[in-house]
Amino acid sequence: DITPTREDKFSFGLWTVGWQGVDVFGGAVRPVLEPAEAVRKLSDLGAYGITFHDNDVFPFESTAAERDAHLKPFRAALDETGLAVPMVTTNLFSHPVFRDGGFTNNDRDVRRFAIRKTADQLDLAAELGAETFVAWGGREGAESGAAKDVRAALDRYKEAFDILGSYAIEQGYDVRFAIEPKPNEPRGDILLPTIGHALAFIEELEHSERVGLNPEIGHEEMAGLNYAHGIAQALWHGKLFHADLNGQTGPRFDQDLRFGAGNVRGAFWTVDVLENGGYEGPRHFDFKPPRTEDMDGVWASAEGCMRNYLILRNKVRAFRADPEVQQALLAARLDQLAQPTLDAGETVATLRAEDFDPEAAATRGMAFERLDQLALEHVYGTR
Ligand code: GLT
Ligand code: MN
Ligand code: MN
Ligand code: MN
Repeated sequence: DITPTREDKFSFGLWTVGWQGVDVFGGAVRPVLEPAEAVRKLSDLGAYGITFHDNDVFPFESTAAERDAHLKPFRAALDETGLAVPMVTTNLFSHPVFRDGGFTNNDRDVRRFAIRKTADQLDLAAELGAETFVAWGGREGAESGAAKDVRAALDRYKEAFDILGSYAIEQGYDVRFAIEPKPNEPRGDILLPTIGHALAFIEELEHSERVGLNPEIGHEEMAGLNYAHGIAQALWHGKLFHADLNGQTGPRFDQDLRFGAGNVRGAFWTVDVLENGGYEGPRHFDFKPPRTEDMDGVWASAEGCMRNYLILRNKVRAFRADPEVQQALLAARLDQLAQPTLDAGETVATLRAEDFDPEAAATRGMAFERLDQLALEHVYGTR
């Protein structure tokens, strides 16, 4: 069945279905979507959660009273529908004050403001029971060389996460931070451009156990990288805290297509890793319904994300359960890859004493093509 239910744990950013289509070449093509309406509509479609930036719900620099007034109908819709808020984040990129970023802005005053703005949103995250706090540093970066001292900027980036981590601990919040890498756009070069850069950075943090990743399909593919491999490595490090699912067609501008559009084969392996690799977080869609669409098209696009996920989940299950695939996996020696290279007690000396014939081993093919063809036949729907 490909009708989404709450058990499927699908969530959407409010800024996705709420995107009015403003891009660098043109203005809004769609009306403002009230947050409460987004909650009701997503709930009707079968989603379990909604996520948002502070300023998706209340305006920049709102007073406490203004903030509460904007949150009121949103909270009411959450209560009415039972939709969860599994993740929230801070907008540190839209207002002109963030022209050079937030946590790594050269201007110290702006950095201090960015930390304070994020702490305010952490309070709201705790209030709403969000377990993940995403940090997408889209404006943290540069277009030119001397303008950014990368090592100093990374010191400041670390400082911000250390301060916010300590703040969360002091307040007794059990929220975890998830850094979202992106190689470029809006900045020419963004800091922490890929999963790998971010993983290495996290290890330098004071509260590194509280900090993981929110990798986005399109962002890794913009860098020509394999998303399924990237999230598999993040899982291996225990760092896949959240995941932004969408579609992208190779290295070009950030397309944010609905999940399952763009690189279909990549989407299949992504679902395989998410379903079979121990990931338990939300299946979060971060897409932009194309500017061609009216609101009906927006909801069709949102529904498409979930349906495509379920279609691919069925295909992944069928692939893994297929006896011919299981044979092919053995022929490709996946069972051997799962086995330690040395047995207990063996040493390099054991290997030296071994009678191995490289010429004979070199004649053995790996049988990967047959295995991959079976996968493609599942994807294409002929098995
Ligand atoms: C923005 C960005 C996304 C991030 C969001 C979280 S905002 O739309 O393009 O990839 O996930 O800040
Ligand atoms: Mn994107
Ligand atoms: Mn985006
Ligand atoms: Mn994203």
